[in-house]
Amino acid sequence: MQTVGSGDALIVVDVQNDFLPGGALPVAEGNRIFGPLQRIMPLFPYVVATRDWHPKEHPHFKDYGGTWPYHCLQHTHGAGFAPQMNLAYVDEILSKGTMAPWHGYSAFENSDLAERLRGRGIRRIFVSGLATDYCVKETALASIQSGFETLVITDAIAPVNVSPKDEAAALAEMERQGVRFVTSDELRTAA
Ligand code: VGL
Repeated sequence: MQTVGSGDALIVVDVQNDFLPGGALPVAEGNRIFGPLQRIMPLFPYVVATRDWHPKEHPHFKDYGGTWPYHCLQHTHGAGFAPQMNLAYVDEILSKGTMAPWHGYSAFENSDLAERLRGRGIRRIFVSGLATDYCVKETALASIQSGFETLVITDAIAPVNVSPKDEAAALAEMERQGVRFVTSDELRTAA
């Protein structure tokens, strides 16, 4: 069991229409995260929801020399939060990937998030959302590097798996760098 308290924050990474089935860059099993997210979001005193928020002309995209098809373009439906996510529990929305050269894989990139969370007394960060092998991984690793104890909630994440081994490789890399893993049913509050 992990008791969630005042020193804990939850980051919900990129739960956006384009990363879910039917979207532009879908995570095949993306919908599996909603049950766990609905259970855990109310437990945390501070919840940050990140969103990819890209301009079209960005080196992230194939047409501009990058890797990816267009997704999460600013102000489009695809960039919107999935309707299954209850925004009432979100304290902060953090947009990332808004400007070259930053791709915005990590919630901490080109941002003062770490300092602000520390200022709130946050010492431990729990990471959930999409996708395991990109933005969840980079956010969890940056959280470790920023000095937070970091836990990934394994039933509240799902991978893109461009290659079928990407999920396992991402989990192994996170473990190697000190990320710990919990499931949503291991979390509770003290009260
Ligand atoms: C992501 C691939 C490309 C993610 C973002 O949110 O994990 N994956 N851009």
